[in-house]
Amino acid sequence: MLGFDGALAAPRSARFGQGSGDVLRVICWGTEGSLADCLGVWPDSSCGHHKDVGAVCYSGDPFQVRLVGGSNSAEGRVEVLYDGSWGNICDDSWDLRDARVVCKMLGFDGALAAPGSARFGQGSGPILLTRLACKGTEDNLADCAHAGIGNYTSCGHARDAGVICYSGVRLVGGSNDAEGRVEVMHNGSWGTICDDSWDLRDARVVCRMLGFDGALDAPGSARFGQGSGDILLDDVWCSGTEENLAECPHRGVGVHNCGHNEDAGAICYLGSVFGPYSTETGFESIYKD
Ligand SMILES: [Ca+2]
Ligand SMILES: [Ca+2]
Ligand SMILES: [Ca+2]
Ligand SMILES: [Ca+2]
Repeated sequence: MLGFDGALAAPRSARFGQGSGDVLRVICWGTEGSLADCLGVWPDSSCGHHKDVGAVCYSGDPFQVRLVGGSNSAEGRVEVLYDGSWGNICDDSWDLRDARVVCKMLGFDGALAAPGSARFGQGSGPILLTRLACKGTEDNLADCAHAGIGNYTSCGHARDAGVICYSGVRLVGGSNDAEGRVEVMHNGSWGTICDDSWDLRDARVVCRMLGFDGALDAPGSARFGQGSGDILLDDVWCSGTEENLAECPHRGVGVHNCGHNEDAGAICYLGSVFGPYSTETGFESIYKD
């Protein structure tokens, strides 16, 4: 709103000096373009100027993240660099959408899991963030709603948040990053999947590997264009509960009777189809299923 990329903290108690005029009480989701779009903005005479709310603004990417304590580079306890020191995240409200933002910041394709309870050991720095409420599409954790930067000693390092990231599957050719032709990595090259037996259960596994909550559609016939690599999988037969496409039965890697005009796609969604992030398409899927 002020030309910065977001707010890092909302300090109270007039940290930036007392203003004059009406004191406003504001309730926002944090994604609004303007204060006028917030749920509620009204004058509050019970709140003196000593409680004026401020905002610490940033430009660019304020948070660096790293993963510590995992058995490989794609997993670990999430550590966040802020103000010169590495801190941790409390697992309160920590979920796949938050993990997905961390994984994408680190160059992975998505998140497989968002373990809490210090699965990857306890950190020793400040507990900087809690109640992360990412939508999953943000480029940086600082763009997500959260409780404000602090040292949440009441949470404790026993609740340090972690992630398990994934690379090796991607969506190509869609109009946004939640849809596209499904491509998988094999021996260092990207290849495609044939649409024979391709359905919502298979697409769901792909979507969940990428950190989405599920699949709205499993289009075939190269809806998102034809790929050019090898056709790696054919007759994919997922039950829909697998964590990884590699666990689903298929003909064998590279074994197929297909052309690229049969390339399989996926359309994924984030959030419950009944919840506050629902889209029109999301509601349609209730009737489709
Ligand atoms: Ca969350
Ligand atoms: Ca076919
Ligand atoms: Ca086939
Ligand atoms: Ca199938």
